[in-house]
Formats: sequence, structure tokens, C-alpha cells
Amino acid sequence: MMVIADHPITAKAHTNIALVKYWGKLDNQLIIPQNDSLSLTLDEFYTQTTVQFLPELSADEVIFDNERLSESASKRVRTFLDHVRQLAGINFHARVITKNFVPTAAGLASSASGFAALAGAASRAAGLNLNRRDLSRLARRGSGSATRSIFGGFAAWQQGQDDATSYAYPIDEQPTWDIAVVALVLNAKQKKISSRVGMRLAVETSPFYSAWIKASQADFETVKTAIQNEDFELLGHTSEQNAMRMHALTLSSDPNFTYFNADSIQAMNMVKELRLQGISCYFTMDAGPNVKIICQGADAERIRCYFQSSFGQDQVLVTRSGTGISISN
Ligand code: 2P0
Repeated sequence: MMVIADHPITAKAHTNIALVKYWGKLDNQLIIPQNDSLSLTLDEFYTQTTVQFLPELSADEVIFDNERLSESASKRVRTFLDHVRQLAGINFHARVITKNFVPTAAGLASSASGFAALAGAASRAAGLNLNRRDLSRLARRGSGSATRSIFGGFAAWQQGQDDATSYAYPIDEQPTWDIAVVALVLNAKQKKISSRVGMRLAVETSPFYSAWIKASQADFETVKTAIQNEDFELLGHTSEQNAMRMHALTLSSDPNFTYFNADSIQAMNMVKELRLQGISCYFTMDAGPNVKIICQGADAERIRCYFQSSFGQDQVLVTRSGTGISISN
């Protein structure tokens, strides 16, 4: 029998960086993607969330980085809690306390770690004892990229065709080869277009969308092979190509837009310059101007110093492969 936890439950989930990107939904409600995606979970950036369902609450309370969120700001969290309540057959409201652990106010915190941690804490607090596959399905309902943050190391999100079949699975949770990511914090001043809106525009208006699906499925297979063979060059090259193919969708949407800013372009050129100098490294970018550089651990310090001289000390963060979700009892 399901029993609501009589004490707060805390979950910790790390964010992830997609090497083969998710960009577009088949089903906006259930968050079923148009393609398989593949990521590396990162150890430095994570969210810690505590949830308790309490009979005395008359509404959900959401406290984010020590501030109580308004009704509108907490809408996505409350909708997610409604889904958890429905699964568990309960109707108590919840107190949710969540904190993002990111080295600086960097714009690197993501809905991936946020909804993965919320799925873990809320489901256990509601008395649901989900296995990791079902946790990833639940996290998916909050945010697509959260599906992959249930697992550590390299994880894939299989597209599936419905709620039951769209989930993440581990590829290599503890890679024995030393992969590092150097993250450049290049904050946007202009208001950004959310991933949700951006990918919808791509599906509906980019004439390149079907080519993207075809290319990303091939990239997915290639990156999987590269992980199996510990082939860093193949992994890096394919990930960089895949990122630019995704960004070509923003440029070819109507209205067109881009997540690049001037610093992003400078950073991408600097990565190419490093390659010319014989350092094997590759860039990727998501729905914002920050550039993430995929490299081997042995080169991370040198790459960090190179970028710090242009972008400043606090703007360059080094991280490695992180672990999957952990949930208190
Ligand atoms: C990814 N991104 O695979 C891609 C690459 C950003 C660029 O998943 O609408 O916040 O909540 O499912 O997961 C970011 O989009 O979007 C994302 P929703 P999400 O990591």
C-alpha cells in the first residue's frame, strides 16, 4: 500500500549537457520528443529539492533559492505536483523547498536538474516507490531534458511513442575515460526565447526540420559507438556538428532567431584555434549564449586558462561526469 511520507524527502539531481540534442516535440502535453537524444550528466551543477505533502496546507508552497514563488512563477511546479498527486491518489498540498547549486549566478542552472530532483522527491514523498525508468518518465512530464538527469554519466532518452515508452536509460554511468566539460558563462542581455517556444517554432516553421531528424538519428548512433569505443575525436566532432545542426533550426525558423551572441562566436572560433594548436576539444551550445567545451581531463586546465584570459576568472568553470539522482529515505 502507498503511504505518504511522514517527514520531508530530499532529492539531489545533476544537470546534463546534451551531446545529441532534443529539439522538438511530437506531443506537447506528454513531452514526447521527435528524436532520441544523448547526454553527459555533470557533477558541478545540481539541484537539491525537499518535498513534503501536508494535510494542513491549503495550497502548494514553492520556495526557490530561499524565496517563495508567486502563483504564476510556480505554475509549472504545481502542475507537476498535480500529476504526482493523481498517480499516488492523494490530495494533500505540498511544501517544496528547492535550491540550485551552480558556482555563480551563471544561467547554467537548468530545468533538467530541477524537474529530475522534483520528480524524485515528490514521488517518494507521495508514497510512490518508482524505479529509475519510471522516475525518468515522470521527470519527462516536467521538462524533456530532465528525463536524462535521473542517470549519471552518459545517458540516452529514447524517443518512444507514448508515455510508457519514452524514457531514459544509462549508457555508461561511470565512464572510465576522463571526459571534462569547460563551461563558459557568457550571459545574454536580451530576453531569451525559451526552449519550449524555440523548439515549437522549429517543428512548425523550419524547412530543415525533417533533415534535422534524419541527421540527429545518425548522430545518436555515432555518439553511442564513440562511447563504446572510447573514441574521443568521434564523440567530440559528432557532438559539435549536432549542436550546430540544432542551431541551424533557430536560424531557419520563422520568425528566425539565434541563441548566439558575439562572445559565443568568439568562443567557438577560439575552440577551433585550440584544435589548430593540437588540443583536441569541441564546442556545444544549448538554448542560450553559453558555450560548453568538451575535452579530455588532461587538457582541461590548459583550456580553462586560455579562456580565462579572454572572458575572466569567474566566467570559466570546469566540470566532469556526475552521478545520477539520489533520494533520501
Ligand atoms: C537538450 N535542450 O537536449 C536540448 C538542447 C536545450 C538545447 O532540452 O519544453 O527545458 O521543458 O521539454 O528540456 C532544453 O529544453 O524543454 C533542452 P521542455 P527543455 O538538452
